[in-house]
Parts: sequence; C-alpha cells; structure tokens
Amino acid sequence: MVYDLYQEGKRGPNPALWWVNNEGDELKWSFSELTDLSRRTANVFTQICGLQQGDHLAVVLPRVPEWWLVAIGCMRTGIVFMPGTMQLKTKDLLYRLQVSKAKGIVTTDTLAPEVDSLASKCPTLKTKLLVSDQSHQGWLDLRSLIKSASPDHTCIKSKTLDPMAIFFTSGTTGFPKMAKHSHGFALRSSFPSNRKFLQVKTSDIFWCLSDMGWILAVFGCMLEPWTAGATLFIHHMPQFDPKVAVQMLFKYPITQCFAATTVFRMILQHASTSLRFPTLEHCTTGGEALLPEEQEEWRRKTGLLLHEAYGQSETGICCGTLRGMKIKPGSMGKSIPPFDVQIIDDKGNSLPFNTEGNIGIRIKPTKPIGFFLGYEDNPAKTAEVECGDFYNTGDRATMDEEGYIWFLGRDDDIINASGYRIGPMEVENALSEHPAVAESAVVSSPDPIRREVVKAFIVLTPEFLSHDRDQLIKELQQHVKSVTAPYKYPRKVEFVSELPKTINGKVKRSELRKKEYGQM
Ligand code: BCO
Repeated sequence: MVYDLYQEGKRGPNPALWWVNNEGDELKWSFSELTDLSRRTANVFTQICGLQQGDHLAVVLPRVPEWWLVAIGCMRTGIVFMPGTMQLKTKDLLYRLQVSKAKGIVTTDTLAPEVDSLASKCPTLKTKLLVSDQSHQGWLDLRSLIKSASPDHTCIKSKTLDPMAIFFTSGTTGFPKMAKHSHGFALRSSFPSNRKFLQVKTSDIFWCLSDMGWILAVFGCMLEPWTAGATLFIHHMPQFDPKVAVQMLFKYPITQCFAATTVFRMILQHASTSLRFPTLEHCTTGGEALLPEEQEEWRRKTGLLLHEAYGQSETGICCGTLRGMKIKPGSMGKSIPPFDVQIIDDKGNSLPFNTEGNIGIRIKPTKPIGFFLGYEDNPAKTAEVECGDFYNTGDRATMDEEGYIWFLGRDDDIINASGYRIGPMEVENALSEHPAVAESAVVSSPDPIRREVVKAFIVLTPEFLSHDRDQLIKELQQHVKSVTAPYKYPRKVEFVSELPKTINGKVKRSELRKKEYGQM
C-alpha cells in the first residue's frame, strides 16, 4: 500500500489540516504540504534515527501538528507507531516502553524528564525525539530535523497484513495488552461499505475530539477525513472544556463532529446559549452507549441527530448507524461490512434475535480486513478472545430482526468511564501503594455525565482509621492521579471494614458492582 493518498484530483479545495489552539494560534496545511512534511519526517526516522520497518515507536503527544507527521511518517516507512495519551505517568511509560521493546519515543517537554528517569531501564530505547520550542539534552529536536530533511521519499510497498500500529488496551487482569493492527486498518477506510458510515465529502470540515492516544484518533483524526480529501479540524485544548467546544462549533465552519458520548453530554449540560450550530450537519458518537433521552435532548437543542458508533481497540469501528440510516434510539446500529457482527453464546453459536449474549465478530474462515492481528507477544490472550468462529468482544447485547444491536454492558469487571476502558486492577494496584490502603476493590458505578465512573471500596490500615475521611479521599484520589494515568482515578470512594470474598479469598467485585446499580 502506498501512502501518497493525496494525489491531484482526490484533494478537496480546503486545507488537509486546520489546527487552532486556546492562544489563538492557527495553522493550515494543504495536502501537498502534508505530503512534503511527512516525507521529510519519514527521512528523519530512517536516515537520522536509523529506525527501520517493523521497529516500534512510542508516540506520546498532545494534539500538536507533528502527531500527524509522525503517524504518516511511520506509515510511509513501515515503522509501527504506538500512540499514548499525555496522561501517562512514569510507570505507564516504563511498562509500555519495556513490553513493546520500543526503539524510540516522540514526546514533549512535559514527559521528557519522566522518560529520562526511566531510560536506563529500557535497553532497546535508542531514539528520543522532542516536539518543543526548546532543546533538551539527549533529545533530538524533531521540528528542526524535519525542516532540514529531504522531501524526497519513496514509501515502502506495505502489504495489507504488515503491522502498522499498536494500541494499548486495558483488561480485567494484568497490565494493558498490545492490540496490533495492520496497514489493512488504513485500507479499510477506503472501502465503499466504510465510506457509507460517515459519508465524508471533500468539502467537509471534520472535527474529531478523540484523545490522541486511542484508535479513534487514527480513524477519526486521520483516516476518515483524509481518505475523503476533507479537512480535519483540530482544536488543541489541554483539557476538554464544553464551553470552548460550543464556541468552536459556532466560530468555525465545522460540518461533522465525532466525539465520545460524554463530550455531547457535557455540552448539553453546560449549554446556556442556543445550540443551533450554523454549519454542523452530522454528529457521531462512540466509545460508550447513548441513552434515548440523550439522543432526544441533542435533537431538541441542535436540530441534529447523534449517530452511534461501536468498536474496540481490537476492531476499530465495526458497528454504527450509517449516515441516512434509520436511527433506533438506544441501539448502536448495525454491523458495518466487512464485519459480520453477531450475538453469540459462550461456545460461539449465533443466538436468535432479541436474545442476550456476547457481541461476536466473525473471524473464521477469514478475518475481516482491518481487524487486529492479535495481542503482541501474547498468543494466549489472543486465543482467549476467540470463541468458535468469532472474536468475543466481552460486551453484552441483543440484536433485533432488522439487525440493529442493542448494547447492554460488559460481562466482566472492565469499567467504561466517559469512553475510557479501565481495568480495575490498574487502579487497585495504584491504591495499594498508599499506606492508608490495606486492600481495595474497584468497580463501575453509575454517573449522570460520564455514564460510569470508577468507584473504590477501601479497607483502611489501622493507622489511618481515625483520619479525616474527606481529606483522605482527596489524598487517595491525588495519589492515583500521580502514579497512573489520571483518567483512571476513583471519582467515588467508600471506606468499608471488609470486602466481600469467595471462600478462596477472591474479591467479589460483581457483588459490589450489583450493589452500585441497585441490583441487590
Ligand atoms: O475531572 P478532574 O478534573 O478531577 O480530573 C481529570 C483531569 O483534571 C485530570 N488530569 C488530566 N491530566 C492530568 C490530570 N491530573 C493530573 N495530572 C495530569 N497530567 O484527570 C482527570 C482526567 O479525566 P478525563 O480525561 O475524563 O478528563 P475530562 O477533562 O473530564 O475529559 C472528558 C472527556 C469526555 C473529554 C474525556 O473523558 C475523554 O476524552 N473521553 C473519551 C475517551 C476516548 O476517546 N475514548 C475512545 C477510545 S477508542 C474506542 O472506544 C474505540 C472506537 C470507538
């Protein structure tokens, strides 16, 4: 596959990238500028850094324009890029760099000192590239290297199943797994069946608000708009602010908006003015379920419908309400070819309509193009998610006679808080490092805005029993924010004298979760 996608004739008249920030800076790159700059970036990787096809490169950047140059530079050269959120802390970074045997990292001043503090524990890490206005000892300055690099570059002739990217995804146990994707993931964006989903036009100004660390960023902040020759709009806000999002939708001629459902909920909650956006035509939401009443409120206030998308780091978007398709409020739509999504039982048998089961994606006799290659270096985990002829997503749902899928929830302890998938053990491990915590159990708890939040049930150590509880909650929350990516911190904390356990001593998280949802 060749990444000169942006040939004459396929480009729209508008810029490829239209980037703004809170300080009023603005940048516009045409498709030819993007081609030129990404070629230079590819040359920096291979000629200056000595990176080669198949090498792993961690990309932990906020929404800076260089993110796109790095991603395309990797695709041109066959270097496997591994996006990460800027919320990663030292331990998260160490784990990712070690387990992936990363040859390099690209990041900013914010995380450079953290990387320096752990680099000696990462023997494979040879290249450190910085995106910054200032230089930093031991780091290569990516911006100046791009400026001086040659604009002549020939793409590798990648095959559909050659590795392209790795996304870290949390599980119920252990550390995040590495879901490895091929160049087929990018190819899928050009399939006519996929183009029907958002029906992006060259004239569209497409705004996707995904954090740059997730698969949704690759899909919504790159492949979808640029495969159509449309403009990708990006607002670099360090922290999401619904008021600013509303201002953007009034100020810029944005026609399509794609964001996690919590983003739309937050906009609705903070809306004090009219939400009749002048140019907005189509809205899509993913990462978490949308309630019929939320759909109705958005329609009432904006005159537009929210179209749902469903997917995981392993699959990308595999279900959704295609543009123009009848929306059934509360349903996340139908499977999008080449995916054949079915509701399956624990043995991998397709279940009858309107019967609850697991959401399965058919992977035999052939895997759909763009489906993940497997968990890197973890064939056992890859085998675990196979169920007969299907990949088992672990999400529960039903399907009606028209093929619409109705999401019900997880069948395990994973928490989906505002579109983030959070493994309870990652939070429990972080809590266990605090001297106040004798033991803890972390479960999902309902929330009106984020739909689910992380709740920690904590048994205190004797020394902390007499401490001020409100103060202790703040301290524990701060502690979790400091040792792991802050989006995982427990927004709710309850102190208990003991945790419910099985006779073998295993904590019964399901019992606590059911209590939260009033099912006990
Ligand atoms: O709410 P708090 O202020 O108490 O805490 C927030 C932040 O302030 C804090 N924080 C962030 N960076 C920090 C930090 N604290 C210390 N040091 C730092 N460096 O931590 C908390 C982070 O929570 P958050 O990220 O949920 O923040 P926020 O601002 O409320 O954002 C709301 C959303 C909706 C914008 C955010 O939750 C979000 O982006 N969610 C979507 C995630 C997503 O993109 N999911 C899609 C994954 S891909 C997929 O599902 C497959 C395809 C559909």
